[in-house]
Amino acid sequence: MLTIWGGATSRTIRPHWMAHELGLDYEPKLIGSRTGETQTDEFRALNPKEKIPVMVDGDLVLTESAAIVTYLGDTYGPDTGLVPKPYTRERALYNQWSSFVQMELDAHTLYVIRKHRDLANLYGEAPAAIDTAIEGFNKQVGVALAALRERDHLVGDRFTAADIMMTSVLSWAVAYGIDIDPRLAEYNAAHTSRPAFRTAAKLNFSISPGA
Ligand SMILES: N[C@@H](CCC(=O)N[C@@H](CS)C(=O)NCC(=O)O)C(=O)O
Repeated sequence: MLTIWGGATSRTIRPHWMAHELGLDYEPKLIGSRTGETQTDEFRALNPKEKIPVMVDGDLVLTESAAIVTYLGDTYGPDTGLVPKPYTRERALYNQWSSFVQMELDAHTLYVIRKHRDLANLYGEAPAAIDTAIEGFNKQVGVALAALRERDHLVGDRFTAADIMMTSVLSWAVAYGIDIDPRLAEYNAAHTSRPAFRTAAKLNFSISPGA
């Protein structure tokens, strides 16, 4: 049985959305971050990082949202095109966009805002870090904007999990009050209107975020 742990965040929506794109029968375990639910012995045994999302498929345990969506596509939808086939140019571009989202639009920017604004009680106030994170996000997202001016998807001419990754951070930025270019808003609206997103979002956001 496939299980996906975690809910309520922009990282956890990624595997739930992918599972719904693939029409997978799986068990969602909707635990939240910083609720104490990632610190149980059962959960720590799966992920000593104490972070969500986590996927369990038989005896395989995977952490890291991008790795999980890629595994799901490779394993359960190799002919769907949701994850381009290995050893192709499309896969190289898919990897590039996926890494770009994780590093430039998530870890180095939006997550810095989260740490020093929403979670300032844990990580400290750092207004200058927030300002440079917003600046950095706006600069880096411009690269995605340039790529999406003339097309609807990041890789080739079809929807892939790279678009799941990108949409998750654009929605996150909007939720943080960052203005995104109308073209990116249009791209985001197109992808968040997909039935798989709607069902996954309803599930993912059915629990409240942790503190
Ligand atoms: N790079 C990881 C980030 C995972 C992550 O930081 N998850 C957050 C929720 S969005 C979490 O579990 N935080 C709990 C904590 O830091 O204690 C991924 O993309 O899966």
